[in-house]
Amino acid sequence: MTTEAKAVPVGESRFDVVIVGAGFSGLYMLHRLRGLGFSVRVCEAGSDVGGTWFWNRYPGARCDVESMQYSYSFDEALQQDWRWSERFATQPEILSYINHVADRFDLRRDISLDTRIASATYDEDAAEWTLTTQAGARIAARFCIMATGCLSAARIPDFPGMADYRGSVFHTGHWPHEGVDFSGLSVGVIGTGSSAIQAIPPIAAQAGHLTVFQRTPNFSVPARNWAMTDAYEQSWKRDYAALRRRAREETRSGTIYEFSDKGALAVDAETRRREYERRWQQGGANFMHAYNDILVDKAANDTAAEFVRGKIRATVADPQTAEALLPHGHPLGAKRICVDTDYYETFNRDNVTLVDVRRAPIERLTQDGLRIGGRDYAFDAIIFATGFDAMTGALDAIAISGRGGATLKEAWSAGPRSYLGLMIAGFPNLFSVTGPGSPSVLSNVIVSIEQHVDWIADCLVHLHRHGVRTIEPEQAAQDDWVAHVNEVAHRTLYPQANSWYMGANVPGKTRVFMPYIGGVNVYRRICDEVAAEGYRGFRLAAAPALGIKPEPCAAL
Ligand code: N01
Repeated sequence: MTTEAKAVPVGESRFDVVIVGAGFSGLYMLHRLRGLGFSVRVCEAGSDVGGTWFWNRYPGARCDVESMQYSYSFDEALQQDWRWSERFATQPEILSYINHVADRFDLRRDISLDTRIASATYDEDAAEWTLTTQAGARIAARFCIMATGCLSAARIPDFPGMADYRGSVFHTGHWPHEGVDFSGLSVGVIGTGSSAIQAIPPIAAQAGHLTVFQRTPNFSVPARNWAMTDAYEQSWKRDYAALRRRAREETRSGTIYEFSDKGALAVDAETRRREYERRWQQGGANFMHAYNDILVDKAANDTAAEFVRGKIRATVADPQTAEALLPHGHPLGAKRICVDTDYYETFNRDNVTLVDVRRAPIERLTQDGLRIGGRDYAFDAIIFATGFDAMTGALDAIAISGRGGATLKEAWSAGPRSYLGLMIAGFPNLFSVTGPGSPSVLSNVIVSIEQHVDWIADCLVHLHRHGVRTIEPEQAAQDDWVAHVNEVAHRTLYPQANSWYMGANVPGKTRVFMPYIGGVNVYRRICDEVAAEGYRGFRLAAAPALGIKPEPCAAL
Protein backbone atom coordinates (compact mmCIF):
# COMPACT_ATOMS: atom_id res chain seq x y z
CA MET A 1 0.00 0.00 0.00
CA THR A 2 1.27 3.49 -0.76
CA THR A 3 1.24 5.68 2.28
CA GLU A 4 3.41 8.58 1.18
CA ALA A 5 0.61 11.17 1.42
CA LYS A 6 0.31 11.48 5.18
CA ALA A 7 -1.86 14.11 6.80
CA VAL A 8 -1.86 17.40 4.98
CA PRO A 9 -2.04 20.01 7.76
CA VAL A 10 -5.46 21.55 7.75
CA GLY A 11 -5.01 24.91 9.54
CA GLU A 12 -7.55 27.61 8.68
CA SER A 13 -8.61 27.13 5.09
CA ARG A 14 -11.37 27.78 2.57
CA PHE A 15 -12.48 25.64 -0.37
CA ASP A 16 -15.37 25.42 -2.79
CA VAL A 17 -16.19 21.97 -1.44
CA VAL A 18 -15.20 19.93 1.59
CA ILE A 19 -15.75 16.18 1.51
CA VAL A 20 -15.82 14.09 4.66
CA GLY A 21 -14.48 10.58 4.12
CA ALA A 22 -11.94 9.02 1.73
CA GLY A 23 -13.58 5.69 0.99
CA PHE A 24 -15.04 4.71 -2.38
CA SER A 25 -17.42 7.74 -2.23
CA GLY A 26 -15.01 10.43 -1.14
CA LEU A 27 -12.31 9.42 -3.62
CA TYR A 28 -14.57 9.44 -6.65
CA MET A 29 -16.25 12.67 -5.48
CA LEU A 30 -12.84 14.31 -5.24
CA HIS A 31 -11.84 13.04 -8.68
CA ARG A 32 -15.03 14.36 -10.31
CA LEU A 33 -15.04 17.76 -8.63
CA ARG A 34 -11.35 18.40 -9.16
CA GLY A 35 -11.79 17.56 -12.82
CA LEU A 36 -14.51 20.23 -12.99
CA GLY A 37 -12.24 22.87 -11.51
CA PHE A 38 -13.64 23.09 -7.99
CA SER A 39 -11.19 23.53 -5.12
CA VAL A 40 -11.74 20.54 -2.86
CA ARG A 41 -10.43 19.21 0.45
CA VAL A 42 -11.17 15.69 1.69
CA CYS A 43 -10.96 15.06 5.43
CA GLU A 44 -10.47 11.45 6.47
CA ALA A 45 -10.40 10.17 10.05
CA GLY A 46 -8.28 7.13 9.18
CA SER A 47 -4.55 7.14 8.64
CA ASP A 48 -5.06 6.12 5.02
CA VAL A 49 -7.75 5.97 2.35
CA GLY A 50 -10.22 3.08 2.02
CA GLY A 51 -13.13 3.78 4.36
CA THR A 52 -14.93 0.58 5.29
CA TRP A 53 -12.16 -1.49 3.68
CA PHE A 54 -9.55 0.33 5.74
CA TRP A 55 -11.24 -0.49 9.05
CA ASN A 56 -12.83 -3.95 8.51
CA ARG A 57 -9.69 -6.10 8.46
CA TYR A 58 -10.95 -9.07 10.45
CA PRO A 59 -9.85 -12.55 9.34
CA GLY A 60 -11.95 -13.77 6.41
CA ALA A 61 -13.21 -10.31 5.41
CA ARG A 62 -14.14 -10.18 1.77
CA CYS A 63 -16.86 -8.69 -0.39
CA ASP A 64 -19.93 -10.75 -1.20
CA VAL A 65 -20.57 -8.93 -4.47
CA GLU A 66 -18.41 -10.41 -7.25
CA SER A 67 -15.21 -8.44 -7.79
CA MET A 68 -15.89 -7.92 -11.52
CA GLN A 69 -18.95 -5.93 -10.40
CA TYR A 70 -17.72 -4.48 -7.10
CA SER A 71 -15.39 -1.90 -8.62
CA TYR A 72 -15.50 1.54 -10.20
CA SER A 73 -16.88 1.85 -13.72
CA PHE A 74 -16.09 5.51 -14.33
CA ASP A 75 -12.81 4.93 -16.15
CA GLU A 76 -12.55 2.38 -18.95
CA ALA A 77 -8.75 2.09 -18.74
CA LEU A 78 -8.94 1.48 -14.98
CA GLN A 79 -11.52 -1.27 -15.29
CA GLN A 80 -9.59 -2.90 -18.12
CA ASP A 81 -6.20 -2.68 -16.41
CA TRP A 82 -7.09 -3.87 -12.90
CA ARG A 83 -6.99 -7.65 -12.46
CA TRP A 84 -8.91 -9.30 -9.63
CA SER A 85 -7.49 -12.57 -8.41
CA GLU A 86 -10.70 -14.17 -7.07
CA ARG A 87 -14.42 -14.32 -7.73
CA PHE A 88 -15.02 -12.57 -4.39
CA ALA A 89 -12.16 -10.24 -3.50
CA THR A 90 -10.54 -10.25 -0.07
CA GLN A 91 -10.37 -7.09 2.04
CA PRO A 92 -6.60 -6.66 1.40
CA GLU A 93 -7.12 -6.89 -2.36
CA ILE A 94 -9.97 -4.35 -2.30
CA LEU A 95 -7.87 -2.03 -0.17
CA SER A 96 -4.94 -2.28 -2.58
CA TYR A 97 -7.38 -1.49 -5.44
CA ILE A 98 -8.56 1.63 -3.59
CA ASN A 99 -4.95 2.67 -2.99
CA HIS A 100 -4.21 2.09 -6.65
CA VAL A 101 -7.09 4.40 -7.59
CA ALA A 102 -5.86 7.08 -5.17
CA ASP A 103 -2.39 6.96 -6.74
CA ARG A 104 -3.48 6.53 -10.34
CA PHE A 105 -5.64 9.67 -10.21
CA ASP A 106 -3.21 11.56 -7.97
CA LEU A 107 -5.88 12.06 -5.32
CA ARG A 108 -3.74 12.09 -2.18
CA ARG A 109 -2.58 15.69 -2.49
CA ASP A 110 -6.11 16.91 -1.66
CA ILE A 111 -6.75 14.52 1.23
CA SER A 112 -6.06 15.29 4.89
CA LEU A 113 -5.59 11.97 6.70
CA ASP A 114 -5.90 11.49 10.47
CA THR A 115 -8.43 14.31 10.36
CA ARG A 116 -11.65 13.52 12.15
CA ILE A 117 -14.42 16.08 11.73
CA ALA A 118 -16.11 16.94 15.03
CA SER A 119 -18.64 19.53 13.88
CA ALA A 120 -20.13 21.14 10.81
CA THR A 121 -21.93 24.45 11.19
CA TYR A 122 -23.83 26.41 8.58
CA ASP A 123 -23.55 30.18 8.48
CA GLU A 124 -26.69 31.51 6.79
CA ASP A 125 -25.33 34.99 6.05
CA ALA A 126 -22.18 33.73 4.42
CA ALA A 127 -23.95 30.66 2.96
CA GLU A 128 -20.96 28.67 4.08
CA TRP A 129 -20.21 25.54 6.08
CA THR A 130 -17.45 25.56 8.67
CA LEU A 131 -16.10 22.19 9.67
CA THR A 132 -14.01 21.82 12.80
CA THR A 133 -11.64 18.94 13.21
CA GLN A 134 -11.13 17.09 16.46
CA ALA A 135 -7.72 18.78 16.64
CA GLY A 136 -9.42 22.20 16.41
CA ALA A 137 -8.59 23.20 12.82
CA ARG A 138 -11.31 24.93 10.80
CA ILE A 139 -12.20 24.45 7.16
CA ALA A 140 -14.78 26.61 5.41
CA ALA A 141 -16.54 25.70 2.18
CA ARG A 142 -19.63 26.66 0.22
CA PHE A 143 -20.61 22.99 -0.10
CA CYS A 144 -20.14 20.13 2.31
CA ILE A 145 -20.42 16.53 1.11
CA MET A 146 -20.73 13.75 3.65
CA ALA A 147 -19.10 10.65 2.17
CA THR A 148 -19.06 9.03 5.57
CA GLY A 149 -20.36 5.56 4.65
CA CYS A 150 -23.41 3.61 5.76
CA LEU A 151 -21.62 1.06 7.95
CA SER A 152 -18.79 3.03 9.51
CA ALA A 153 -19.91 3.69 13.09
CA ALA A 154 -18.92 0.42 14.79
CA ARG A 155 -21.07 -0.42 17.78
CA ILE A 156 -20.33 -2.32 20.99
CA PRO A 157 -23.46 -2.92 23.09
CA ASP A 158 -23.50 -1.23 26.44
CA PHE A 159 -22.74 -4.33 28.55
CA PRO A 160 -22.03 -3.75 32.24
CA GLY A 161 -18.50 -4.59 33.33
CA MET A 162 -16.70 -3.60 30.10
CA ALA A 163 -13.94 -1.99 32.15
CA ASP A 164 -13.58 -5.07 34.37
CA TYR A 165 -12.53 -7.47 31.62
CA ARG A 166 -8.75 -8.05 31.61
CA GLY A 167 -8.45 -9.94 28.31
CA SER A 168 -8.20 -8.50 24.80
CA VAL A 169 -11.21 -6.91 23.16
CA PHE A 170 -11.73 -6.52 19.40
CA HIS A 171 -14.49 -5.25 17.13
CA THR A 172 -14.66 -6.65 13.59
CA GLY A 173 -15.23 -3.14 12.23
CA HIS A 174 -12.14 -1.73 13.96
CA TRP A 175 -9.62 -4.51 13.57
CA PRO A 176 -5.93 -3.93 14.48
CA HIS A 177 -3.85 -3.27 11.40
CA GLU A 178 -1.06 -5.55 12.53
CA GLY A 179 -3.49 -8.51 12.71
CA VAL A 180 -4.11 -10.77 15.72
CA ASP A 181 -2.68 -14.20 16.46
CA PHE A 182 -5.30 -16.32 18.22
CA SER A 183 -3.16 -19.49 18.22
CA GLY A 184 -4.01 -21.63 21.20
CA LEU A 185 -6.23 -18.95 22.78
CA SER A 186 -9.70 -19.27 24.18
CA VAL A 187 -11.83 -16.84 22.17
CA GLY A 188 -15.44 -15.68 22.40
CA VAL A 189 -17.31 -14.13 19.44
CA ILE A 190 -20.48 -12.15 20.08
CA GLY A 191 -22.78 -11.91 17.07
CA THR A 192 -23.68 -13.95 14.00
CA GLY A 193 -24.12 -11.30 11.28
CA SER A 194 -22.13 -11.12 8.00
CA SER A 195 -18.90 -10.12 9.75
CA ALA A 196 -19.03 -12.93 12.32
CA ILE A 197 -20.03 -15.50 9.73
CA GLN A 198 -16.93 -14.64 7.70
CA ALA A 199 -14.59 -14.36 10.69
CA ILE A 200 -15.64 -17.47 12.62
CA PRO A 201 -14.19 -20.17 10.27
CA PRO A 202 -10.62 -18.77 10.04
CA ILE A 203 -10.52 -17.86 13.74
CA ALA A 204 -11.78 -21.33 14.70
CA ALA A 205 -9.00 -22.85 12.59
CA GLN A 206 -6.42 -20.95 14.66
CA ALA A 207 -7.83 -20.61 18.19
CA GLY A 208 -7.53 -23.14 20.97
CA HIS A 209 -11.27 -22.91 21.54
CA LEU A 210 -13.92 -20.66 20.03
CA THR A 211 -17.28 -19.99 21.63
CA VAL A 212 -19.91 -18.29 19.47
CA PHE A 213 -22.63 -16.31 21.23
CA GLN A 214 -25.67 -16.19 18.99
CA ARG A 215 -28.78 -14.12 19.65
CA THR A 216 -30.43 -14.42 16.22
CA PRO A 217 -29.49 -17.20 13.78
CA ASN A 218 -28.96 -15.83 10.30
CA PHE A 219 -29.46 -17.28 6.84
CA SER A 220 -26.19 -17.85 5.06
CA VAL A 221 -25.44 -19.25 1.62
CA PRO A 222 -22.07 -20.63 0.53
CA ALA A 223 -19.78 -18.31 -1.46
CA ARG A 224 -18.08 -21.09 -3.46
CA ASN A 225 -15.28 -18.68 -4.18
CA TRP A 226 -12.79 -19.52 -6.92
CA ALA A 227 -9.60 -18.14 -8.40
CA MET A 228 -10.36 -15.76 -11.26
CA THR A 229 -10.05 -17.30 -14.70
CA ASP A 230 -9.05 -15.45 -17.87
CA ALA A 231 -12.25 -16.63 -19.51
CA TYR A 232 -14.48 -15.22 -16.76
CA GLU A 233 -12.53 -11.98 -16.59
CA GLN A 234 -12.78 -11.53 -20.34
CA SER A 235 -16.49 -12.31 -20.34
CA TRP A 236 -16.82 -9.02 -18.44
CA LYS A 237 -14.03 -6.97 -19.91
CA ARG A 238 -15.01 -7.64 -23.52
CA ASP A 239 -18.17 -5.67 -23.01
CA TYR A 240 -17.61 -3.93 -19.72
CA ALA A 241 -19.26 -0.60 -20.55
CA ALA A 242 -22.48 -2.26 -21.74
CA LEU A 243 -22.63 -4.64 -18.78
CA ARG A 244 -22.08 -1.80 -16.32
CA ARG A 245 -24.85 0.16 -18.04
CA ARG A 246 -27.14 -2.85 -17.71
CA ALA A 247 -26.37 -3.16 -13.99
CA ARG A 248 -27.05 0.54 -13.47
CA GLU A 249 -30.15 0.94 -15.59
CA GLU A 250 -31.87 -2.43 -15.73
CA THR A 251 -31.38 -4.01 -12.30
CA ARG A 252 -32.78 -3.11 -8.93
CA SER A 253 -29.65 -3.95 -6.96
CA GLY A 254 -27.03 -2.61 -9.37
CA THR A 255 -25.68 -6.13 -9.72
CA ILE A 256 -26.22 -8.53 -12.58
CA TYR A 257 -27.56 -11.84 -11.31
CA GLU A 258 -29.37 -14.63 -13.03
CA PHE A 259 -32.84 -13.15 -12.65
CA SER A 260 -36.02 -15.19 -12.89
CA ASP A 261 -39.36 -14.03 -14.24
CA LYS A 262 -41.24 -16.73 -12.30
CA GLY A 263 -42.77 -16.77 -8.86
CA ALA A 264 -41.69 -19.57 -6.52
CA LEU A 265 -45.19 -20.98 -6.25
CA ALA A 266 -45.72 -21.02 -10.01
CA VAL A 267 -43.60 -24.17 -10.25
CA ASP A 268 -43.91 -27.54 -8.50
CA ALA A 269 -41.92 -28.45 -5.40
CA GLU A 270 -39.40 -30.65 -7.19
CA THR A 271 -38.62 -27.98 -9.83
CA ARG A 272 -38.13 -25.49 -7.02
CA ARG A 273 -35.85 -27.80 -5.07
CA ARG A 274 -33.68 -28.42 -8.15
CA GLU A 275 -33.44 -24.70 -8.85
CA TYR A 276 -32.48 -23.88 -5.25
CA GLU A 277 -29.94 -26.70 -5.30
CA ARG A 278 -28.40 -25.48 -8.57
CA ARG A 279 -27.99 -21.98 -7.20
CA TRP A 280 -26.74 -23.26 -3.83
CA GLN A 281 -24.02 -25.18 -5.69
CA GLN A 282 -23.09 -22.10 -7.73
CA GLY A 283 -22.75 -20.04 -4.57
CA GLY A 284 -23.29 -16.39 -3.70
CA ALA A 285 -26.32 -14.15 -3.39
CA ASN A 286 -27.57 -15.32 -6.79
CA PHE A 287 -29.57 -17.77 -4.65
CA MET A 288 -31.92 -14.91 -3.71
CA HIS A 289 -32.93 -14.45 -7.36
CA ALA A 290 -34.17 -18.00 -7.96
CA TYR A 291 -37.71 -16.59 -8.06
CA ASN A 292 -38.93 -13.04 -8.43
CA ASP A 293 -41.18 -12.98 -5.37
CA ILE A 294 -38.87 -14.25 -2.61
CA LEU A 295 -38.70 -10.83 -0.97
CA VAL A 296 -42.35 -9.89 -1.44
CA ASP A 297 -44.40 -13.03 -0.81
CA LYS A 298 -44.06 -14.81 2.53
CA ALA A 299 -45.20 -18.17 1.15
CA ALA A 300 -42.60 -17.94 -1.63
CA ASN A 301 -39.99 -16.90 0.89
CA ASP A 302 -40.83 -19.86 3.12
CA THR A 303 -39.88 -22.28 0.35
CA ALA A 304 -36.38 -20.79 0.04
CA ALA A 305 -35.99 -20.44 3.81
CA GLU A 306 -36.93 -24.07 4.37
CA PHE A 307 -34.43 -25.16 1.72
CA VAL A 308 -31.64 -23.34 3.58
CA ARG A 309 -32.78 -24.80 6.93
CA GLY A 310 -32.56 -28.23 5.30
CA LYS A 311 -28.97 -27.49 4.25
CA ILE A 312 -28.06 -26.44 7.80
CA ARG A 313 -29.55 -29.65 9.21
CA ALA A 314 -27.63 -31.69 6.64
CA THR A 315 -24.32 -29.90 7.32
CA VAL A 316 -24.17 -29.65 11.10
CA ALA A 317 -23.55 -33.04 12.69
CA ASP A 318 -24.87 -32.38 16.20
CA PRO A 319 -28.69 -32.15 15.93
CA GLN A 320 -28.97 -29.77 18.90
CA THR A 321 -26.41 -27.36 17.46
CA ALA A 322 -28.06 -27.62 14.05
CA GLU A 323 -31.45 -26.82 15.59
CA ALA A 324 -29.99 -23.78 17.38
CA LEU A 325 -28.52 -22.50 14.10
CA LEU A 326 -31.85 -22.63 12.22
CA PRO A 327 -33.15 -19.15 11.45
CA HIS A 328 -36.83 -18.70 12.26
CA GLY A 329 -38.77 -15.55 12.93
CA HIS A 330 -37.61 -13.42 10.02
CA PRO A 331 -37.96 -13.96 6.28
CA LEU A 332 -34.88 -15.07 4.33
CA GLY A 333 -33.11 -11.95 3.06
CA ALA A 334 -35.09 -9.49 5.22
CA LYS A 335 -31.89 -9.29 7.23
CA ARG A 336 -29.06 -9.06 4.72
CA ILE A 337 -28.29 -12.55 3.43
CA CYS A 338 -24.83 -13.72 4.55
CA VAL A 339 -22.38 -15.37 2.18
CA ASP A 340 -19.92 -17.72 3.85
CA THR A 341 -17.08 -20.14 3.40
CA ASP A 342 -17.48 -23.17 5.70
CA TYR A 343 -19.57 -21.35 8.31
CA TYR A 344 -21.96 -24.18 9.17
CA GLU A 345 -19.17 -26.77 8.74
CA THR A 346 -17.15 -24.95 11.42
CA PHE A 347 -19.67 -26.07 14.07
CA ASN A 348 -18.53 -29.65 13.45
CA ARG A 349 -15.09 -28.83 14.85
CA ASP A 350 -14.25 -30.09 18.34
CA ASN A 351 -12.94 -26.68 19.38
CA VAL A 352 -16.14 -24.74 18.57
CA THR A 353 -19.16 -24.27 20.85
CA LEU A 354 -22.39 -22.43 20.11
CA VAL A 355 -24.19 -20.65 22.96
CA ASP A 356 -27.71 -19.34 22.43
CA VAL A 357 -28.05 -15.96 24.15
CA ARG A 358 -31.60 -15.28 23.07
CA ARG A 359 -33.33 -16.72 26.13
CA ALA A 360 -30.50 -16.01 28.56
CA PRO A 361 -28.88 -12.76 27.36
CA ILE A 362 -25.31 -11.72 28.10
CA GLU A 363 -25.48 -10.21 31.58
CA ARG A 364 -22.09 -8.59 31.87
CA LEU A 365 -18.39 -8.79 31.28
CA THR A 366 -16.36 -10.05 34.21
CA GLN A 367 -12.61 -9.91 34.90
CA ASP A 368 -12.17 -13.14 32.96
CA GLY A 369 -14.91 -13.15 30.36
CA LEU A 370 -18.70 -13.15 30.15
CA ARG A 371 -21.54 -13.99 32.54
CA ILE A 372 -24.64 -15.47 30.94
CA GLY A 373 -27.59 -16.96 32.81
CA GLY A 374 -25.49 -17.01 35.99
CA ARG A 375 -22.72 -19.01 34.29
CA ASP A 376 -19.20 -17.60 33.79
CA TYR A 377 -17.18 -18.11 30.59
CA ALA A 378 -13.45 -17.31 30.61
CA PHE A 379 -11.70 -16.00 27.49
CA ASP A 380 -8.28 -14.71 26.48
CA ALA A 381 -10.02 -12.55 23.89
CA ILE A 382 -13.56 -11.39 23.13
CA ILE A 383 -14.53 -10.35 19.62
CA PHE A 384 -17.51 -8.07 19.22
CA ALA A 385 -19.03 -8.78 15.82
CA THR A 386 -21.94 -6.64 16.90
CA GLY A 387 -22.32 -4.45 13.86
CA PHE A 388 -22.83 -0.76 13.33
CA ASP A 389 -25.05 2.17 14.10
CA ALA A 390 -25.95 1.88 10.43
CA MET A 391 -26.74 4.67 7.97
CA THR A 392 -27.10 7.45 10.54
CA GLY A 393 -24.32 6.68 13.05
CA ALA A 394 -21.45 8.38 11.21
CA LEU A 395 -23.49 11.56 10.65
CA ASP A 396 -24.75 11.48 14.22
CA ALA A 397 -21.16 11.44 15.45
CA ILE A 398 -20.58 14.87 13.87
CA ALA A 399 -22.32 17.84 15.52
CA ILE A 400 -24.10 19.12 12.42
CA SER A 401 -26.14 22.30 12.67
CA GLY A 402 -27.95 23.93 9.79
CA ARG A 403 -30.28 26.85 9.23
CA GLY A 404 -31.13 28.70 12.46
CA GLY A 405 -28.73 26.50 14.43
CA ALA A 406 -31.10 23.49 14.20
CA THR A 407 -29.17 20.26 14.70
CA LEU A 408 -29.35 17.17 12.55
CA LYS A 409 -29.82 15.12 15.71
CA GLU A 410 -33.08 16.98 16.41
CA ALA A 411 -34.17 16.91 12.78
CA TRP A 412 -33.70 13.13 12.74
CA SER A 413 -34.91 12.36 16.23
CA ALA A 414 -37.87 10.41 14.80
CA GLY A 415 -35.72 8.70 12.17
CA PRO A 416 -33.73 10.04 9.23
CA ARG A 417 -35.59 12.32 6.81
CA SER A 418 -34.10 13.40 3.52
CA TYR A 419 -35.03 14.20 -0.05
CA LEU A 420 -33.75 11.38 -2.28
CA GLY A 421 -31.20 10.48 0.39
CA LEU A 422 -29.14 13.34 -1.05
CA MET A 423 -30.08 16.45 0.92
CA ILE A 424 -31.95 17.43 4.07
CA ALA A 425 -34.45 20.28 4.51
CA GLY A 426 -32.95 22.95 6.75
CA PHE A 427 -29.37 22.01 5.83
CA PRO A 428 -28.56 23.98 2.66
CA ASN A 429 -25.59 22.96 0.51
CA LEU A 430 -25.04 19.79 2.54
CA PHE A 431 -25.07 16.57 0.50
CA SER A 432 -24.78 12.97 1.61
CA VAL A 433 -23.52 10.18 -0.61
CA THR A 434 -25.68 7.06 -0.26
CA GLY A 435 -27.59 8.66 2.60
CA PRO A 436 -30.70 7.17 4.21
CA GLY A 437 -33.58 7.36 1.75
CA SER A 438 -31.43 6.20 -1.17
CA PRO A 439 -30.83 2.59 -2.36
CA SER A 440 -27.38 2.55 -0.72
CA VAL A 441 -27.05 -0.64 1.33
CA LEU A 442 -29.68 -2.47 -0.71
CA SER A 443 -27.52 -2.19 -3.78
CA ASN A 444 -24.07 -2.85 -5.10
CA VAL A 445 -22.94 0.21 -3.19
CA ILE A 446 -20.34 1.26 -5.77
CA VAL A 447 -23.08 1.59 -8.38
CA SER A 448 -25.02 3.78 -5.95
CA ILE A 449 -21.92 5.79 -5.06
CA GLU A 450 -21.09 6.53 -8.69
CA GLN A 451 -24.67 7.62 -9.38
CA HIS A 452 -24.76 9.95 -6.36
CA VAL A 453 -21.35 11.42 -7.06
CA ASP A 454 -22.25 12.12 -10.70
CA TRP A 455 -25.58 13.65 -9.69
CA ILE A 456 -23.98 15.90 -7.08
CA ALA A 457 -21.19 16.95 -9.47
CA ASP A 458 -23.73 17.85 -12.18
CA CYS A 459 -25.78 19.72 -9.59
CA LEU A 460 -22.82 21.83 -8.45
CA VAL A 461 -22.03 22.71 -12.06
CA HIS A 462 -25.67 23.72 -12.60
CA LEU A 463 -25.65 25.90 -9.49
CA HIS A 464 -22.46 27.61 -10.54
CA ARG A 465 -23.60 28.23 -14.10
CA HIS A 466 -26.88 29.73 -12.91
CA GLY A 467 -25.43 31.87 -10.14
CA VAL A 468 -27.22 29.86 -7.46
CA ARG A 469 -25.89 30.35 -3.97
CA THR A 470 -27.81 27.73 -2.04
CA ILE A 471 -29.78 24.57 -2.70
CA GLU A 472 -32.01 22.86 -0.18
CA PRO A 473 -34.99 20.49 -0.37
CA GLU A 474 -38.48 21.90 0.01
CA GLN A 475 -40.14 20.48 3.10
CA ALA A 476 -43.09 19.11 1.09
CA ALA A 477 -40.82 17.32 -1.40
CA GLN A 478 -38.90 15.77 1.47
CA ASP A 479 -42.08 14.68 3.25
CA ASP A 480 -43.38 13.09 0.05
CA TRP A 481 -40.10 11.25 -0.49
CA VAL A 482 -39.98 9.93 3.08
CA ALA A 483 -43.57 8.69 2.70
CA HIS A 484 -42.70 7.04 -0.62
CA VAL A 485 -39.60 5.29 0.82
CA ASN A 486 -41.73 3.98 3.65
CA GLU A 487 -44.62 2.91 1.45
CA VAL A 488 -42.39 0.99 -0.98
CA ALA A 489 -40.61 -0.78 1.89
CA HIS A 490 -43.92 -1.97 3.29
CA ARG A 491 -44.79 -3.66 0.01
CA THR A 492 -41.95 -6.09 0.78
CA LEU A 493 -41.04 -8.51 3.56
CA TYR A 494 -38.08 -6.40 4.74
CA PRO A 495 -39.86 -4.57 7.58
CA GLN A 496 -40.74 -7.96 9.13
CA ALA A 497 -37.19 -8.38 10.48
CA ASN A 498 -35.58 -6.58 13.39
CA SER A 499 -32.67 -5.55 11.22
CA TRP A 500 -30.18 -2.72 11.13
CA TYR A 501 -32.04 -1.56 8.00
CA MET A 502 -34.79 -0.66 10.50
CA GLY A 503 -32.42 0.71 13.16
CA ALA A 504 -33.58 -2.19 15.33
CA ASN A 505 -30.07 -3.20 16.44
CA VAL A 506 -29.51 0.00 18.42
CA PRO A 507 -31.59 0.28 21.60
CA GLY A 508 -33.65 3.48 21.54
CA LYS A 509 -33.12 4.17 17.81
CA THR A 510 -36.40 4.99 16.04
CA ARG A 511 -37.53 2.13 13.84
CA VAL A 512 -37.97 3.24 10.26
CA PHE A 513 -36.88 1.45 7.13
CA MET A 514 -33.90 3.60 6.11
CA PRO A 515 -32.80 2.60 2.59
CA TYR A 516 -34.90 3.10 -0.56
CA ILE A 517 -36.04 -0.25 -1.85
CA GLY A 518 -37.47 0.88 -5.21
CA GLY A 519 -34.30 -0.19 -7.04
CA VAL A 520 -31.26 1.66 -8.37
CA ASN A 521 -32.75 1.66 -11.88
CA VAL A 522 -35.98 3.37 -10.81
CA TYR A 523 -34.17 5.65 -8.39
CA ARG A 524 -31.70 6.82 -11.04
CA ARG A 525 -34.58 7.75 -13.35
CA ILE A 526 -36.24 9.75 -10.57
CA CYS A 527 -33.01 11.62 -9.75
CA ASP A 528 -32.39 12.36 -13.44
CA GLU A 529 -35.95 13.66 -13.89
CA VAL A 530 -35.62 15.86 -10.81
CA ALA A 531 -32.46 17.42 -12.26
CA ALA A 532 -33.90 17.73 -15.78
CA GLU A 533 -36.89 19.62 -14.36
CA GLY A 534 -34.62 22.28 -12.85
CA TYR A 535 -34.12 20.42 -9.57
CA ARG A 536 -37.79 19.78 -8.85
CA GLY A 537 -38.46 19.78 -5.11
CA PHE A 538 -35.35 21.79 -4.28
CA ARG A 539 -35.30 25.48 -3.41
CA LEU A 540 -32.51 27.21 -5.32
CA ALA A 541 -31.60 30.69 -4.06
CA ALA A 542 -29.61 33.14 -6.12
CA ALA A 543 -26.78 35.24 -4.77
CA PRO A 544 -28.10 38.45 -3.18
CA ALA A 545 -28.59 41.47 -5.46
CA LEU A 546 -26.45 44.64 -5.03
CA GLY A 547 -24.08 43.47 -7.70
CA ILE A 548 -22.52 40.74 -5.59
CA LYS A 549 -21.57 37.97 -7.93
CA PRO A 550 -21.47 34.34 -6.83
CA GLU A 551 -18.00 33.38 -5.75
CA PRO A 552 -16.39 31.67 -8.70
CA CYS A 553 -15.35 28.08 -8.38
CA ALA A 554 -11.68 27.85 -9.10
CA ALA A 555 -11.56 26.98 -12.79
CA LEU A 556 -15.10 26.75 -14.08
O1 N01 B 1 -23.33 -6.64 11.85
P1 N01 B 1 -24.85 -7.16 12.06
P2 N01 B 1 -22.23 -7.19 10.84
N1 N01 B 1 -26.09 -9.53 22.48
O2 N01 B 1 -25.57 -6.00 12.66
C1 N01 B 1 -25.42 -9.41 17.43
C2 N01 B 1 -22.10 -5.50 5.84
N2 N01 B 1 -21.05 -6.51 5.72
O3 N01 B 1 -20.99 -6.39 11.09
O4 N01 B 1 -29.31 -10.12 15.11
C3 N01 B 1 -25.89 -10.52 21.60
O5 N01 B 1 -25.39 -7.77 10.83
C4 N01 B 1 -26.60 -9.33 16.50
O6 N01 B 1 -27.67 -10.10 17.00
P3 N01 B 1 -29.20 -9.71 16.56
C5 N01 B 1 -23.42 -6.16 5.53
O7 N01 B 1 -24.26 -5.23 4.92
C6 N01 B 1 -20.81 -7.00 4.50
O8 N01 B 1 -22.12 -8.63 10.89
O9 N01 B 1 -29.31 -8.22 16.73
N3 N01 B 1 -25.72 -10.33 20.30
C7 N01 B 1 -25.98 -9.85 15.22
O10 N01 B 1 -25.90 -11.23 15.21
C8 N01 B 1 -23.90 -6.54 6.90
O11 N01 B 1 -25.28 -6.77 6.97
C9 N01 B 1 -19.89 -7.99 4.35
O12 N01 B 1 -30.03 -10.47 17.49
C10 N01 B 1 -25.75 -9.08 19.85
C11 N01 B 1 -24.58 -9.26 15.28
O13 N01 B 1 -24.33 -8.94 16.65
C12 N01 B 1 -23.45 -5.34 7.69
O14 N01 B 1 -22.16 -5.05 7.17
C13 N01 B 1 -19.21 -8.48 5.44
C14 N01 B 1 -25.93 -7.98 20.70
C15 N01 B 1 -24.44 -8.01 14.47
O15 N01 B 1 -24.69 -8.32 13.13
C16 N01 B 1 -23.35 -5.55 9.18
O16 N01 B 1 -22.80 -6.82 9.43
C17 N01 B 1 -19.47 -7.95 6.68
C18 N01 B 1 -26.12 -8.25 22.07
N4 N01 B 1 -26.34 -7.26 22.96
C19 N01 B 1 -20.39 -6.97 6.82
N5 N01 B 1 -25.90 -6.85 19.95
C20 N01 B 1 -19.66 -8.55 3.02
O17 N01 B 1 -19.62 -7.92 1.99
C21 N01 B 1 -25.70 -7.24 18.68
N6 N01 B 1 -25.60 -8.58 18.62
C22 N01 B 1 -19.49 -9.96 2.98
